[in-house]
Amino acid sequence: MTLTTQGIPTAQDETILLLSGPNLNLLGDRQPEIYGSSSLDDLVDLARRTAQAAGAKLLHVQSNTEGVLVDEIQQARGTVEAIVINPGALTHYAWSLHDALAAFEGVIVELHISNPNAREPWRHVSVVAPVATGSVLGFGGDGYRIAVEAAISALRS
Ligand code: CA2
Repeated sequence: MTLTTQGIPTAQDETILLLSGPNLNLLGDRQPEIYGSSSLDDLVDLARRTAQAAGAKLLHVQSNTEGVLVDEIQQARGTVEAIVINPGALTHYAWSLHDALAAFEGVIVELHISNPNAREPWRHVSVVAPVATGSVLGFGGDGYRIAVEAAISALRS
């Protein structure tokens, strides 16, 4: 915690890394009935404003490549306090993401705009959920606010 010279707590110093997986760059373009009409930029903006309102900092990386996300998770070790991750379809089979997240010692929030458990059977499996602190599913774009608040709450509890 950061203190003023009078010893009064000021803004917190936590950094949250928001990771977005494959095809999330297309949000707002197609399938608004499932994913809403907000663009990824809109959702990142919501997440960033939520973090800043709580005195934390938010970084964002989107990639369509599994290995880039693994590299980002590895680089986050020791530099970032929490990861909020919407892995897109990688959620359902990418064990390299599972392993990279398992080696991250901070808070991990799995995030989905839709509720995969209410969709096709192949979406019911998450290889990320077992290594996440918790998951936010099915709240649409507002999930980006909820997930960041959950990450900060877990960090500060
Ligand atoms: O609900 C979510 O957030 C998902 O992670 C979204 C993934 C899907 O594969 C997961 O099962 C659930 C899909 C992200 C790509 O979204 C698109 C958006 C617009 C147009 C095409 C794809």
